[in-house]
Amino acid sequence: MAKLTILEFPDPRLRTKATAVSVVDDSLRTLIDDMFETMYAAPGIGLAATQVNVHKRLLVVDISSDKSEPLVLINPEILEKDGAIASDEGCLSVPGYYEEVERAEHIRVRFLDRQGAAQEMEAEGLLAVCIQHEMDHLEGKLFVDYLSEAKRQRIRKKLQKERRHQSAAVVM
Ligand code: K2U
Ligand code: ZN
Repeated sequence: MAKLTILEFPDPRLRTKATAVSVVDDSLRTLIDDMFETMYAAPGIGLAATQVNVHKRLLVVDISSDKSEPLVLINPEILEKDGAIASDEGCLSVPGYYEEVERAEHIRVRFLDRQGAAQEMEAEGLLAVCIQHEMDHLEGKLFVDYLSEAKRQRIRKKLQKERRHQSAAVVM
C-alpha cells in the first residue's frame, strides 16, 4: 500500500472531468487500497480519484469512527435526490477552510463495487453529503465553487501565500 499525494486548490488538475472506469481489475483495486490509506492518514472520510491525480470515476468513503465501514463507488450515478441539508464542509484539497454548503439530504446512488458488481444504495445525512462532495470532485468541482467569487479568491490567495512561506522555510 502507498500514501498518495493529494492535489491542492488551485491546482488546475483538480478541474479535470474524470472518465468512466472500463475494467475493474487488480490494478484498480491496488489504487483503491492506496486511496483508503491516503484518506485514513489525512484524516478524512472521503477521497475522490481526482484528488490523487487519477482522472477515473472512482471514490472511497468511510464515515465510521473506527475505519469499519469502507465504501468503494466506481462509476457512481445519482438516481434520486431529495431534501436539503446545509453543513460546514472541508476538503483535503482545500486544507484549513470550512464553509457552509447546501446539498440533498437523501440520495439513491448506483455504482460498481470493488469486485465490479453493480450495486444500488440509499444514503442520507453525512454519508449523502460526503458522496455528493466526492462526486463533485469527479466533475472537477470543489466546495469553494459554491462560495462567492470574492471568498473563493481570498481562500486561493491565502493557500498560495501559505505554500510560498512553506517552500521558503524549507530552503532556509
Ligand atoms: O473530498 C475530500 O476532501 C474529503 C472530505 C469529505 C467531506 C467533505 C465535506 C463533508 C463531508 C465529507 C474530507 O473528509 S473533509 C475532512 C472531514 C473529516 C471528518 C469529517 C468531515 C470532514
Ligand atoms: Zn474534497
